[in-house]
Amino acid sequence: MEYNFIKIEHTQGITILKISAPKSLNALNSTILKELSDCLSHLDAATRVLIITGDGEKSFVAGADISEMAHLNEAQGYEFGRLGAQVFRAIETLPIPVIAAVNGFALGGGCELAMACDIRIASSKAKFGQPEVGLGIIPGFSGTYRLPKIVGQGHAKEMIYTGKVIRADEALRIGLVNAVYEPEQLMEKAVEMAQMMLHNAPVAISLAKQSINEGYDLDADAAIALENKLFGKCFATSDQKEGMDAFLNKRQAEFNGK
Ligand code: CO8
Repeated sequence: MEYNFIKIEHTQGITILKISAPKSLNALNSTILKELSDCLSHLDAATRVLIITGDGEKSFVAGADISEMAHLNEAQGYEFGRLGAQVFRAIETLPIPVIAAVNGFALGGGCELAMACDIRIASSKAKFGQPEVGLGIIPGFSGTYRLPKIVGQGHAKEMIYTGKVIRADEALRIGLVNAVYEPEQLMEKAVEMAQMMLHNAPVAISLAKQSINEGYDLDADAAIALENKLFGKCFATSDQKEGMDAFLNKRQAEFNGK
């Protein structure tokens, strides 16, 4: 599929995906969501970490496309929400780490896109918000589900009921992002974090992600049992043999992802 609104770069195990719709500050319409969906299911096989960012200096993603949503009826609104939610769930469940490098506005669906990623880092110029109720809708790309998980119900409800836009330093304070950098450093820092991940065993990272994601919604006994099962699985990998042999022989491990 040819992409009109997505730019892709690959560098040594890292894929950088840029949402690029400059006329609308990278707002997500259904074409972009379909491109994203296709891109996720055809990621380069060598990709071990995905970084998602917005093209340009001003915006990560300024929300879902309001001009597309303006005339939807109930059934169409449901379908549009479902499309976005499916794409974001596909990001969340990718078997590799996904870093959101939030370079500017992350509003509505943009904040929700960032929250579907494993880790968010932000430019000092980034702004976050869920302004949907000001448009007569609620967050519809799973924001009511993910925001309270990330920042707790109090902060989530305050952001969603007031629709207020918060700066990167406030997002850091409430735990919505892990770190804030100067704009010109953001991508460098995202790549640096990805490179640290590349040194580690890919299957182990993937199983750790599965354990965290799936365990979070289970009760303690079920979550611990899940971790136990996935921990056991690690011992069926050659990466576990390699990692431990390398440690015992005081050499650098060379993982093959098997
Ligand atoms: N949708 C469509 N167009 C947009 C959007 C958007 N979300 N955001 C910006 N644009 C367009 C503007 O209309 C403008 O177009 P034009 O040049 O043709 O007038 C262009 O981008 C530049 O924007 P501004 O001139 O407004 O730029 P400013 O720097 O003055 O302001 C803001 C930047 C603050 C980001 C402002 O554009 C804004 O408030 N945008 C809307 C933000 C918003 O409310 N986002 C949430 C949208 S709702 C949502 O995401 C719901 C997700 C779940 C959907 C569920 C479906 C059922």
